[in-house]
Amino acid sequence: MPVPELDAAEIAQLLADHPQWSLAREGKAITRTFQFRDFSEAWGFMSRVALLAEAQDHHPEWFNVYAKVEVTLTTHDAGDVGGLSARDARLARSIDGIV
Ligand code: H2B
Repeated sequence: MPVPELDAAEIAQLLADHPQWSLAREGKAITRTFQFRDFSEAWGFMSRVALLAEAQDHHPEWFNVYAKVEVTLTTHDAGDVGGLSARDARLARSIDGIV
């Protein structure tokens, strides 16, 4: 199912609302790196995000090394080759709400 891509103004608003996130993949994704104290905290965070992702049917791409978690959000079903959508804005808001 195609999902509408955010336009330039909506992307600017997304970044203004979530200053710890930055654009990646030529504007088709946003990314944020989280640093925790240890693996247990990082995994706890990932567990909580996993539950949010399932509830929202929107899933992060992420990379974890010990206490660090890099999260990238993009919508595969947006535009022709994927891009940012309201689903990414919603999940970023939810993730920011749990840290
Ligand atoms: N997650 C992300 N990040 N992008 C998607 O386009 C997407 C998803 N689509 N999770 C969902 C699941 C999907 O394919 C189902 C069928 O709705």
